[in-house]
Amino acid sequence: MTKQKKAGNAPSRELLEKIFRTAYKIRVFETEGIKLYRQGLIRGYFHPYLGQEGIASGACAALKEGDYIASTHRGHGHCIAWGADVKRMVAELLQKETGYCKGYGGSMHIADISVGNLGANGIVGAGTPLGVGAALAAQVRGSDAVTVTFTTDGASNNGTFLESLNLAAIWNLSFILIVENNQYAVSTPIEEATRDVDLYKRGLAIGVESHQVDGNDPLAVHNVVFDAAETCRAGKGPVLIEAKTFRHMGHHVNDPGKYMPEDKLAYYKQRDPVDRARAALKEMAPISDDDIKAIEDEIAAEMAEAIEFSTKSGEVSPEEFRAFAANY
Ligand SMILES: Cc1ncc(C[n+]2csc(CCOP(=O)(O)OP(=O)(O)O)c2C)c(N)n1
Ligand SMILES: [Mg+2]
Repeated sequence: MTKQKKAGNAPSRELLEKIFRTAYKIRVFETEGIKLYRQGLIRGYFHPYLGQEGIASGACAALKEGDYIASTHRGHGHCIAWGADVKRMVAELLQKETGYCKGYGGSMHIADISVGNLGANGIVGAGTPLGVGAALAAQVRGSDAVTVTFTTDGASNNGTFLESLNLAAIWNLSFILIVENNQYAVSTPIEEATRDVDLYKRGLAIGVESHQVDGNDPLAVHNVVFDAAETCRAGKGPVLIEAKTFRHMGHHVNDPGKYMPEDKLAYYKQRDPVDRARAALKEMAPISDDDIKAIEDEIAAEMAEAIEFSTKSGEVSPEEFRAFAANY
């Protein structure tokens, strides 16, 4: 994966393009996915990552092959940023046999252990102990792999948050915990869930290197995660990163999100992470508007192909599911 040292040198064109492509692909995936949901083609919940694309795209571009990620219930963006095949992702959403989990998992359980994607998770906070386990295993194996768990403001008040981070600290694990603080847990604003809304301080309290970053600035996220990974590979982990952000809509597709203050939503939409990734690419790299348009068209075509592929794929039958489940 693309690595780019923060100190001293400007980000490369390769890195800027990679981050923009990823952020844009997530935007298109979620936008088209919502349309499929509204057509009644997706069963269960669908939690859009719209507005938070800067975090997954910036963070994953700072990691390398052999590292691990663990995700949340809002996990499509992390999978895409980790290089997932959108055909198999759409197929999973549509519960088709060609999906990542043969259609048995759906939106909240897309995983690909073969490339170190430990998966999305329907249990708030569950990715944190999973990530610490992967980081401990890497340490036991003598590997320099770093594990990143993406978690949430809601999960920061879950017991596993402190327990996991503290274990990672006393064992010096190569573990990065990224709290995507979108300032809501379903409809509960963070101000009603904690007295101190700056969640990175939770790590300082237990002696963990901790940072706060603008989650809508993909390059800033990249830089802080890149440095955190270096810290971990030097045996000085873990690191806690709080990325402040805001979702563009309600908690899930059918939540109108009326409780989200309009002025706050407008403030964050003006700082749209996809627009910022595009602007950074245009400002810092020699690229024409036509070339940007070509990238966007390519991604739109990839998504259209994924939808066609998935729609034509076979459904999982109940008999097959029973046979599959019998092995577990
Ligand atoms: C252990 C657990 N408790 C409760 C729930 C129900 N639930 C689903 S999402 C959610 C909160 C989501 O807020 P946050 O954790 O901040 O993540 P976000 O949706 O903002 O990304 C809750 C309480 C759950 N899935 N798991
Ligand atoms: Mg939240």
